[in-house]
Amino acid sequence: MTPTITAFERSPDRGRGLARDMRVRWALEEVGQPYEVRLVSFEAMREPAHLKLHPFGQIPTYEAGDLALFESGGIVLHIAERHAGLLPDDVNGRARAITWMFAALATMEPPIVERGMAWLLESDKPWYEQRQPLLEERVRKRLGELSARLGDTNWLEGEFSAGDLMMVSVLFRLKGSDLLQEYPNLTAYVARGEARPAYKRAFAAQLAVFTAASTS
Ligand code: GTB
Repeated sequence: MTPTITAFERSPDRGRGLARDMRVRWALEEVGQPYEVRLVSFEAMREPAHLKLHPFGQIPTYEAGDLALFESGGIVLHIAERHAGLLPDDVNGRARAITWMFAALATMEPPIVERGMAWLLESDKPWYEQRQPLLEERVRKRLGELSARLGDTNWLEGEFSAGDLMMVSVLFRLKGSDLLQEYPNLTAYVARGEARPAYKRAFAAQLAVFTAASTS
């Protein structure tokens, strides 16, 4: 059964990999599962039909048969559990990979998003200049800790896993920033993720939505 995911009809980043359908597309590409995409407008995300799928009125969602999911982490975990390629076969290895997914979403992503949102929504406010170093320090702390753990290995737990997929997806938000560049092993880690053929296919598919919309 071909699953259907939702994505922005018009993504504010112009399809450059930041919207969270990217991580779901990447997971589907890694496991070789074809998928369909339903594009939704910001208005449609607030309508009852979409709210039935996603209680918070966001993307991405995932539908396959009578299963409907929201939350990129839950969706990627579901894909990883049902297909080979994103989780190790042994129980402990699986648990460790899943733990890294949680670490990406619960420990790394919040300070990264907080810093980004402050820039987006508060950079004209009088307190922004004072608050910015604090937000950067929180991100730097986590990057330093992750960098120390990754060391000079390619992936977090031996082979590439859903944990790396999620961690690279989260760090991607800092791509090109001075903060990420302070950690050459993390910069290289993100680049390794982006170099994967499945990532490239997912990125191209997301970008194609924007390209199609701007030529129509
Ligand atoms: N925790 C949820 C998950 O992981 O699935 C968060 C989902 C989420 O934040 N969805 C966003 C959304 O639907 C899109 S990804 N927002 C619309 C709304 O809330 O009304 C976040 C995002 C969107 C766009 C950019 N960008 O263009 O730079 C970056 C990140």
